[in-house]
Amino acid sequence: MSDVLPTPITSSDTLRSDRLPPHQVLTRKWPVLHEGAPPRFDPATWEFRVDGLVDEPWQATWEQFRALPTVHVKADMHCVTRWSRLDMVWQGVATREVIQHVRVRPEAAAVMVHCDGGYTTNLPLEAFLDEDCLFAWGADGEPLSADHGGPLRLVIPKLYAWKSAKWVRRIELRQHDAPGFWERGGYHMLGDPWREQRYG
Ligand SMILES: Nc1nc2c(c(=O)[nH]1)N[C@H]1C(S)=C(S)[C@@H](COP(=O)(O)O)O[C@H]1N2
Ligand SMILES: [Mo]
Repeated sequence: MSDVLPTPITSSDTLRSDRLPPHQVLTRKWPVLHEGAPPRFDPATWEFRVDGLVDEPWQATWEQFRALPTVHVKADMHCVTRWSRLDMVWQGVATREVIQHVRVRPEAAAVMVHCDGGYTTNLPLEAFLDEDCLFAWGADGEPLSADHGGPLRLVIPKLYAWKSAKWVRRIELRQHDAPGFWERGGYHMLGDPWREQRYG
């Protein structure tokens, strides 16, 4: 594990004078929301993968992933079911750090996120690589519980939280943005809470 201090990052939405996107309601508790049950985590067999439109796929064991440089990200969280939780502090590895381990093909424009348990979600590559996006293993100073996506979840603060996939295992780079689990069910392909992009 790295002994340098994590880089602090502030998600720009936390600097808005009005922090609540349209028709959202503030919550102080942290709700647990997902389909199915949290998968079992075995650090000996867990593997993370970046593949698709890259010159060579990149794989990491849990130990290798945890040795990457870390960031702290202060960000708000907005669920499409209308709750918002402010001032969360996530800890983990920036998506920009992870992507440095592959050579991305120029035609790659979108990402499909694959999770343990079969959940998927999609987003444009540019949104995935925003400066406040990370793979988090900690939140608010605690290790991320399995309920909240531990051992590792994606966090995309500027989009509705269904894009912040829990138990993430694989990032697939693609030329075209194709719908993931909720997006196939009618949710928006991007999901910007400030433009209230709930449904497609
Ligand atoms: N793998 C997986 N990730 C998921 C989901 C899910 O069903 N499966 N639900 C999403 C939704 S809709 C929300 S609001 C957030 C909730 O995260 P939390 O339970 O930590 O609050 O997780 C997102 N990530
Ligand atoms: Mo959600």
